[in-house]
Amino acid sequence: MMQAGSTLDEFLEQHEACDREDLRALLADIAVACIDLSDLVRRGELAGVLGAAGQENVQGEEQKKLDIIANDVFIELTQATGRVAGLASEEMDNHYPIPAQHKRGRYLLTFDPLDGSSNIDVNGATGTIFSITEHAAETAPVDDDFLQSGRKQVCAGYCLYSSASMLVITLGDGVAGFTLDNKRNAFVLTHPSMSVPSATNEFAINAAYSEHWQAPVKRYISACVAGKNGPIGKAFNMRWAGSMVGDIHRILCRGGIFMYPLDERMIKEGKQGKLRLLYEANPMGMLIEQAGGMAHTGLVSILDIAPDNLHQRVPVLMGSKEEVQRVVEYHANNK
Ligand code: P6P
Repeated sequence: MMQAGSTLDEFLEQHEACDREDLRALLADIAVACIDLSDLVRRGELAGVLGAAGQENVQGEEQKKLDIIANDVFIELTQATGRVAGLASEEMDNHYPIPAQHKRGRYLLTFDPLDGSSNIDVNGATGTIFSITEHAAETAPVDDDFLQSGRKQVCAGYCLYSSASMLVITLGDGVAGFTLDNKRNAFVLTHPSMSVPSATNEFAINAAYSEHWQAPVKRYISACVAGKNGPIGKAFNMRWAGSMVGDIHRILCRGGIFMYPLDERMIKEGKQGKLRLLYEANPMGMLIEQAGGMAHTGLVSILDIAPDNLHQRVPVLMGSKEEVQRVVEYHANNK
């Protein structure tokens, strides 16, 4: 295992799962994009990047200026490198084809350029989430080529923009965390092997929607708040960052269960959840599983889902195995 203190480049050079120069180079490109975004987030109003963009994305969500800027940064830093065959993101209806003047590479990069952007104007945690899969064909990809199950990811990661900016990645053999050294303008390995404790007493859910929850979720949260005298027999704490990156990072550091379940409100709207499979649930699910946790919808493992569209939504339960397993059992008993 690499010692803390190595830079991301040194880590990738020596990481056997990263035996492809083009994958190492793509991760270096992603790191540069995250450093640029970290600087913009950190400067906030001074950089003139706060506030609404005055338009909606394909999800019908109000876009922040920084959502669009972040998406453009990723496109600009990756489209001409010859490492990617195509890009897809939360902010684009369809995939972004690599312009004809640039050589295509073998990787498909799917990303949420600025997760938790509703936090940006109040200086809360935000992040970038990314997922890398392969495009086997020589021909240019189409949208359907991005529809690969989470098990096909060759790399997944996020960059958290918070007190420190941290890049956390997995290449399929563990999870490594890098802290941005602003003096060196480089990510430095600080968390060589992140793991999720199997037990926890901390849950993350937006409790404002409790009236809409289905029976298994209502049963679980009631059991948590019942504390020592409840069916789980221990007192619980609650956290909700409003940014999946912020919540999942906390869980990778100290355990917990993150929940964005399907609820009756979504069912009425014909939705399968809030969070998106390809650029939120899959990359975070790979990180959580690689760190020894569990990533589930309540009915199936997230990484086993065969995607049916770029912006497919899924229910999300992920984190400490014991608690996720408990919620899965409540779903199996459907009560
Ligand atoms: P709510 C951010 O918009 C996001 O996609 C996730 O990062 C976050 O966990 C969730 O939605 C927050 O949703 O309904 O609490 O605002």
